[in-house]
Parts: sequence; structure tokens; C-alpha cells
Amino acid sequence: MNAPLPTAQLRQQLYADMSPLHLTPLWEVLHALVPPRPATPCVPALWKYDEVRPFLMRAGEVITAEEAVRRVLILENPALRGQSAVTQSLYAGLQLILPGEVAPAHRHTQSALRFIVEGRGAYTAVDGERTTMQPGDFIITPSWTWHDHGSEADGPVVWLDGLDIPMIRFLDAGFAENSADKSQRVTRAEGTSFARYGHNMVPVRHEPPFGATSPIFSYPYERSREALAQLERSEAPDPWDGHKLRYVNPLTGGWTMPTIGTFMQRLPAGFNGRGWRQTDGAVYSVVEGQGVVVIESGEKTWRYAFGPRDHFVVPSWHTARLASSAGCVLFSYSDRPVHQALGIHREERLS
Ligand code: 1HN
Repeated sequence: MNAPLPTAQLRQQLYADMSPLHLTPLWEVLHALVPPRPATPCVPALWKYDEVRPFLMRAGEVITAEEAVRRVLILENPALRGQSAVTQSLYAGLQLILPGEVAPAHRHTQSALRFIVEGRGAYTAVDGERTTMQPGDFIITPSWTWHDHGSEADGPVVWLDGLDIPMIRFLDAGFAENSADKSQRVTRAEGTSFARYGHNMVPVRHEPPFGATSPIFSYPYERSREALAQLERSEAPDPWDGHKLRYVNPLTGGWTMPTIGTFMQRLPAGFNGRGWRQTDGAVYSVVEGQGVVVIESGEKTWRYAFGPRDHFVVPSWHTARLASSAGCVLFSYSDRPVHQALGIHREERLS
């Protein structure tokens, strides 16, 4: 008589025998599927503009905006190489447009934001209206709207693109279309959308032009900067965030885009912030000034000194602390609207 097989061997035999039927045992993966706390594969990362800019300019020498369609260097999370992702749900890239160039009109279901990093005088057109880009402006390209970019500036213009590409890919909901026209026809004067929606007033009779997305497509830095400077003069900073504001859709008071939340904050000189962690992973673009971010997860610590035009990413459930001796302004975006819509957003503020 053969001795009975040991349990471990019986189990392995079961797994092997059922595998051809595409069956696999849950109990081998259960704790990884429902971890006690978020276990993101993403890691923190910093892109120093001084190091990135020469490669952007080299890209400008080897390919035109029209050939490339969009001449962008993707900021890839070091732990997600090849996935065009800065976090599991978000994309980030730096786009260059040179004088006289056009990035041709197209549309897609992915939503995009532009945050202007360097240069002035390029434009982006959305749904028949152009807006001129200035450093620090936050511009929206709503899902499925025609958009093209062009430049009549006299030097390079660079902006940060933030898109929900990985999220839309995960949902298998991506569609795209190229326009027959290289540049779309302008049908409204520049500033029309801001006049309609940008002054705490909205048209009496209207349909939201972009569904759940904000009808304002450019939030000028001049305004955001002044708001934060005024708050710095009039009240104490929040111990975690400094003076931090959330961009809003004026029709709803909600997020500017259904998938991406956007923020701008000012850390006063001498700010030494407390730590926090939250489930939404965030990408930061440094607008002005200098500072330091310290990020921690488990035993690991990352310490990044940042200055103007640098970019960094704080992944889900990593503890972060911000400090600035000279003061600074930071723009950021994250997938928080989705966490909140699903009722799964969590935040912890450490004392
Ligand atoms: C896109 O359409 C733009 O319109 C930028 O400027 C970056 C990345 C992936 C897919 C589409 C743009 C993009 C993109």
C-alpha cells in the first residue's frame, strides 16, 4: 500500500490539475487581495526641472509637435516603468511646444489638465475657444472635447499634462478621434468662458457645457496667487497644509473634473508642517519658492528638496510632511474625486 500523500503535495496537485480550466485557489492570495492597509506598488519620485529640461529641448530638436502629435516626456513612476503612469490611476507628462508649432486637434474620453510650467504666449483651444497660457495657469480639457495647442510665443513653452489615462484604461473606456482640421475653428472670443463662469456668477439659463466637468477651462494663476497671498496675510496656516485651496466647478461647488482633483497651496516662510497620509496618490508641481518634502512608508524615508518647476509624487498611504524656510507655492492633483465618489477616501493627520 502507498503511504497517503502529504497535504502540501495534495494541494499542489489540485492546483496543477485545475489550472488548465483557469481555476486558481483564493486562499493562496486572499491576504494580498484584501491587505490590512493600501499596499501600492508606486514609489515616491522627484523630477528636478534642471535635469529634465535638457531632454525636453533635445526632444524639440529631433521631432516636431505635429510629427509627435503631442511632444511629451512622460513622468513614469520608477516602480511602474512602461505603463505610462505616475500612480496606478494617473498619468503625468511634460509637454513642449516651440514657436510656430501646432499640436493638431483631436479628442478622447480621457480628461486632461495642463499646468503651465515655463514660457508664455502659447495657446490651447477647447471647444472653439482659445486661452493663452501663462506660468501657473491651470487649464482643463474636458473629456471628449476637441483640443489643439499652438504657439505664437518667441520661446519654448512647457506645461505639465495630468490625465486619467490609467483609470480609463482600467475601465476599458478609451475612445479617441482625430480632427480633419489641424487647428479647430475659433468660435468664441478668448475669455468668454471665464466671463460667464469665473466671477462668482453664472448664466441664468444654461446647460452645463461639459457635463460633470467645470465650464471654466482656464483658472489664471494671477487669481489663485492673490487669493493665497491674501489668506497668508489674514490667517494662520493649517498645520498640515499651510494655506491650501481646492479648485472648484462653479456650477456645483464640486471638483473641476470627475476623475481628478486639483489644488494650490502656499507654505509661508518658516513653515514646518505636520505629517499626513491619505488614500489618494498626488502629483505636485512647484510654482514658486523652495521647500522640502519628507515621505515615509514602513521603514523607508525619502527626502526631497524642491524648487520652481520641479515635480514629485506622493503615493497612496505614504506619510508626507512639507516644510519651507523661504515660503513656496505648490500646485497638485490627485484621484481624490474618485475615492470620494466611491466612499473609500481615508485621511489621517498625524500630530
Ligand atoms: C493628449 O491628448 C495630450 O492633448 C497630452 O496635449 C498628453 C497623453 C496621453 C494621451 C493623450 C494633449 C496625452 C494626450
